[in-house]
Amino acid sequence: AAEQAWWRSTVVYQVYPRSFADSDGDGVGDIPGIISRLDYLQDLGVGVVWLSPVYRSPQDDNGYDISDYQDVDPMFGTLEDLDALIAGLHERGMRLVMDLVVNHTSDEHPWFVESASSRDAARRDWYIWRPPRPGMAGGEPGAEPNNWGSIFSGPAWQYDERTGEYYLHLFTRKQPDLNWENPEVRQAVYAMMRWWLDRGVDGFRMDVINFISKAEGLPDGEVPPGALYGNGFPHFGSGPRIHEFLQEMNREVFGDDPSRFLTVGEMPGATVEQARRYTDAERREVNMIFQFEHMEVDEGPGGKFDPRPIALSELKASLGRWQEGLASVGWNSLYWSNHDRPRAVSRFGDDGVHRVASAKALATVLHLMRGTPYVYQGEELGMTNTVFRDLDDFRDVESLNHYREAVGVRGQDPAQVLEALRYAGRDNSRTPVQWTDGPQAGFTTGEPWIPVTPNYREINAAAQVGDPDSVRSHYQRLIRLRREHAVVVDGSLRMLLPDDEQVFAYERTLGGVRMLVLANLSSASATVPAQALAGPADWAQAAVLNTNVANPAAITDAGVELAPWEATVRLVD
Ligand code: TEU
Repeated sequence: AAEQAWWRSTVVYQVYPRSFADSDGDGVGDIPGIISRLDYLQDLGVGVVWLSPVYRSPQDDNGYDISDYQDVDPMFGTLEDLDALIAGLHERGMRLVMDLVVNHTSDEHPWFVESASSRDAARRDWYIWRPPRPGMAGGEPGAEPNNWGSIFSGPAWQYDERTGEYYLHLFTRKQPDLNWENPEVRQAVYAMMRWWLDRGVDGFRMDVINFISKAEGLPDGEVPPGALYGNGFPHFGSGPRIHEFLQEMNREVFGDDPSRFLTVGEMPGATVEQARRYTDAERREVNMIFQFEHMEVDEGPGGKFDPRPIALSELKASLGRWQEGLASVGWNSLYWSNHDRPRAVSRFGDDGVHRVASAKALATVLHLMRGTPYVYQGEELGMTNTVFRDLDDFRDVESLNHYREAVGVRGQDPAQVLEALRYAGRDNSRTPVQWTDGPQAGFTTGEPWIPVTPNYREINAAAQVGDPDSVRSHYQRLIRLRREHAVVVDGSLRMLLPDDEQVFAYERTLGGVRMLVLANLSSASATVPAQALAGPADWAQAAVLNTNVANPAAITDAGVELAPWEATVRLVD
């Protein structure tokens, strides 16, 4: 059952295939490239690979626009390559989780091609088609069926001349939303999922799965001050039938024991109260969700491209709330980064002189909380954000669309918009994994689809494997700690020093075993007073992990002095 499920005690590694390893010199990573690095992943200690989409796709959104769910895009390899990847992982005692993108398909998927062919098409109702606003001509500005904005700029509706109606696309216009109200759509998705399970995959990461149920009538959203479009989120985020759909999917796909598989629902905007319902094992919906609250601590009123400084107390309060909310019901996922976010060390750490220490400190506080940790490729090397000289250096459709709208339509200052893209743009985490200090960081023998980050000579895997002081070795130790100490998996968690703006600290407890995690998440030294750590435990000896191996912090009756970005972990039993 869920209490003993394997996915509670493992660590997941996310592979973004186009940037992981290129085996054939075309500049795009591929499945044989991943296979060539399986020993590297096994040695790191991770138990699962989550593979971002490798399905057939026009690549408008780097594979999150799928035109065939049951084939591999030739750019990444073949189905046989994927079978070999599954076998290679299983031989090493590891598992594979596929990305499941079923809120939308590509507009080049045969389902959509047929749906768009005429108003009477057999699959017309598989997508969300609506006539123009009454009294208005299709295509005229403002004639969209409602006022929702697309998450990737512009309106959420695209007019189709041929049939005189609009279709809904919450993301790009090449990503039309499927109509989950139609039971045939749902059955087609479930059949596809069963096909993948039969092929041997061990679970799914479900892309924006809390967006699939839209409110009846698709009502207009409120227009925030200064915004161009209405906010549709209240009408599609955790919509009226979401729990019903997820439970149906469970019955139809996962059968008697859904805890055999890893299921993680990506759920932007989900609250901790909603997460309790989604992840309560009794309800059989998903095992865990990716929540976004801690990803929004640096967003201003204008969203991710309107950044503001991060307050550590706010970050801790958010993570603490989720730890508490899912303590007895449900389960957390733990992550600092993924392919949609800047590099963790550049965003939450200090990617200058304290890069190594801050990457280790961040990893420490994340991995020892309660939940399943996710490592995004290159994070284990302390890879940083990249350098963008000008707009030409960006590849991502979200960034390019945002620039066009912010500068072209809203008249914002181009230099300022570029600065925001440099800070928050998704391409920061999509540059090639830095394997060596050789040409193209050992990623490809050709020209990479996006330039390698210039610091690869210093930051690369070859330099870190086997070096006990490297960021990678620290990740290895953290992953091992989880395997060795049940308190990491099952212990309860109590946050300490909630208001401290430098120190992230908590205590884990399981029976008589207590673990103290103390980290200075700042570039100045920090003092922790003794009374903050008071309790029955004697933390002075008992160190199980230190980031300052040569000169670890001493816990005395006077308290602790932590060097910039120093972390220490103590265990008492
Ligand atoms: O992202 C979901 C999502 O809501 C994104 O808008 C996310 O908030 C954004 O990228 C942050 O800037 C998922 C995928 O992870 C992403 O790569 C896809 O582009 C998106 O869905 C559409 O499939």
